[in-house]
Amino acid sequence: MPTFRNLLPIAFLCLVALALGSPGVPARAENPAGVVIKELSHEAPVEKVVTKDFSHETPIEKAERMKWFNDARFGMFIHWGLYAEPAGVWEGKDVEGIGEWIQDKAKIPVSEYSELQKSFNPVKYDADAWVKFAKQAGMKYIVITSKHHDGFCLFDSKHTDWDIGGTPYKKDLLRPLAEACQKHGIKLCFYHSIMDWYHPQYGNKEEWRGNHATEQPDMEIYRTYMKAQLEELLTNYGDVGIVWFDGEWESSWTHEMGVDLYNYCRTLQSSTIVNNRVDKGRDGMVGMNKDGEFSGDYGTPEQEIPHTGFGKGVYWESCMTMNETWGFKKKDDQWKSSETLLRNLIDIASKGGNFLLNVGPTAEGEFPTASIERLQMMGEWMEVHGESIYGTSASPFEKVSWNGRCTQKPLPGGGTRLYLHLFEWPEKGQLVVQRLKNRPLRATLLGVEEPLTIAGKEGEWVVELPAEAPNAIASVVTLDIEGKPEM
Ligand code: JFZ
Repeated sequence: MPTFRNLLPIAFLCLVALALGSPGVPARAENPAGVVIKELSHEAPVEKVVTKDFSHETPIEKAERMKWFNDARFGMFIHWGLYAEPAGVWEGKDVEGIGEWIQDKAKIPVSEYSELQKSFNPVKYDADAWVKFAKQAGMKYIVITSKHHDGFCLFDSKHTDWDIGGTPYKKDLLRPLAEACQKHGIKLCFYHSIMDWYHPQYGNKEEWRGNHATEQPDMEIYRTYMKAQLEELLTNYGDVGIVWFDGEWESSWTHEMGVDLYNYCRTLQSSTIVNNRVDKGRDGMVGMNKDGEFSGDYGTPEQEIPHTGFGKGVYWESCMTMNETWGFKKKDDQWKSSETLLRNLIDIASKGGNFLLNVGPTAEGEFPTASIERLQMMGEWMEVHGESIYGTSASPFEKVSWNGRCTQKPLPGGGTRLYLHLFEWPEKGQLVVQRLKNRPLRATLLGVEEPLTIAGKEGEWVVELPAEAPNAIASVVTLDIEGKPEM
């Protein structure tokens, strides 16, 4: 017969266990909308990761870690999620603004938005085909939304049911993408939103969302949840090239949290690159950091290209849409021309940055035809002219004396190859290169083998061109010079 006396130690142990919480077992919370969410307590398993300090990296160490990124110059952004289902239309009405913000723009409560999960079934999704589109376009990396602001996860997370596992499709969408990237030599990267419109403990509250279980959200619980998911992303999909944070601007996210999250990601994968939206340094759409000490490895201009580069050791990437939305919108037909997109890439490379160009797949899992056409056209150009983009650095000219741009690359043996991008074919077939002191040794047109005749004098070299431009959007003259360019 158990007596009160011999049950006492057991009762005591139970009390201790209760007080400590039960590590590893997610609690369940029901928010007022009736949406069931697993919540991680402060004592979640993620706490076992002892975050190291990565703030003492030297510029040389950083340059080594950034090398693949800096050489790549061109990547694909993919915004994909439940918002591809309404695709810009809610209850028969067109909703203004970018497609992935529909929940916010149309003030859709979480209880209604979450219905989309029941019908999300991208049966046409072919990860291998997606990666091939990127590769054939000449892109070297893919940044896909593991989670956007709506909180929905494209991977099958242990820590929430608000993910692909809870859709009719069920299967993790990131795993086949990781495999295809591995197979085709493309770096896989994750966009992960800090702002979360779904999690009941995310710090900034909007009453109309109806997702908060309590009056006072607990950002510490939310951070534990986010870190547990990042542990999944940085453990289960091989090497992750970049963790691309976003939604850092709200008041509940602080500089200290940003520093901690940066260090946390690099603790899990020390060579990974983390963008500057992890911290509070970003200066609006310009995307570069304000003065001060902030975490993050590179700047993220959005929908714009800086007027000039930023010099050695400052890394950046302009992200841009092909039409006007990131997430698929069926009625957005404001497509930029292939010419504009290619010249953007060249412009960005001439300033020493990267171009992250977006595709918003449909809810069925397909790239829009207009996107595919643009990717193919860019790929055709890159096939012939890629060496003028990959591994190059910014133009040595403050201003070029032709309508176009310039990039450069060191030649083995000490010289430099200048790549002169011509947006317009010079009159009389003569390209005049002003301000350059170094005597050119050799000039060619990419894709055309014969050397071109060089005349002129120091500060005003003249390259004799054939009558017709080999490429209507941008022809590239290579100009090999001795030593480093001097102006
Ligand atoms: C953000 C996201 O909100 C958007 O959905 C998309 O993912 C894009 C790449 O990044 O867009 C922003 C971010 C910040 C501002 C505006 C749009 N801002 O600071 O004004």
